[in-house]
Amino acid sequence: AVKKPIVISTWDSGIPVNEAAMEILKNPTGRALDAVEKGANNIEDAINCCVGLGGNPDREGKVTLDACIMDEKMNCGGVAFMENIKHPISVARKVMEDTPHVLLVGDGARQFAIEKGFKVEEDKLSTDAENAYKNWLQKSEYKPVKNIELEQNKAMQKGKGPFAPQMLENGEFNHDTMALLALDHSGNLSGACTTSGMGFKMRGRVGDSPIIGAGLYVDNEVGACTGSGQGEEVIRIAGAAMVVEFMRQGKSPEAACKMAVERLVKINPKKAKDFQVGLIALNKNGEYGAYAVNPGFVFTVTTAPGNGKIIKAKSHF
Ligand code: SD4
Repeated sequence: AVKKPIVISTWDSGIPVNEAAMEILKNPTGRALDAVEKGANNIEDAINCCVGLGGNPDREGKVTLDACIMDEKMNCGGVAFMENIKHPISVARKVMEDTPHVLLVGDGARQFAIEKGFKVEEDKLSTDAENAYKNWLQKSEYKPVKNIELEQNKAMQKGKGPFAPQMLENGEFNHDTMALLALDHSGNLSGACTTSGMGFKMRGRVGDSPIIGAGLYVDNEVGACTGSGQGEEVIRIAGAAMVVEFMRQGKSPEAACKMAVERLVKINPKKAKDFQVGLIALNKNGEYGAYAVNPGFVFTVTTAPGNGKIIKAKSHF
């Protein structure tokens, strides 16, 4: 029997996100698309390191947002490198529904959002984000990219970098890119992904999170995949699309995520020790799974109001 409705999301910060999505999904006519948008909105409203206007800024101190959304009919939309708009996922949905395009970026995305009635707002850097940015500035300002990577890797290991949440040693996890997948009562799948991206990124840098096929993919015949982590690595293998294709070949969601992770690690196993990618997948039957490059990735599964549970993903290393 198909297990539905269900919503799964990246990280333990998925608990309130899934809860917001479940408000929609618990209704027999609730649509997965509305559920994932509402879930993403929930965390875009909160101040945290990695989603929305309170997220870690780029290396010029500005928060730039990436998001995308995909429904059960292969409709999709995204925004990238967008500033000053609180709900990038809702702008992504407008791109999907009200334009002939899939992806709008930068000023164009913001201009479109304003036309659609979204309010222009200032960045809301948390003290943590501001301190993290100040620390980063001291060491890494405008060094060549390789050095920046090194700094980031060192910071990651200390649990202080842009991808710190996966690396904390005390077993606690924080917020990070929010990506979620839902299956509704009608058996339809949708997904959403929203982020402020890698902290202290170069200005103009876009990660996997707004890229359909990399950060998110939904095929209503098969299943859906999304994820979190070092976006460049996910783009390189067209991660989310790859996982969906493995599921089409009959792999379970976890096996499919694992195969994509192995593909990633194989490119450069030594380098892979120093970055995190965590993938989550949900198939048409409501079966779910996840897999990560390094330990520390968790995801949240909710099948009814209030029953969200946090699951530790297996990892390559
Ligand atoms: C990015 N994938 O911008 C995002 C960041 C992320 O956990 O997921 N962090 O590359």
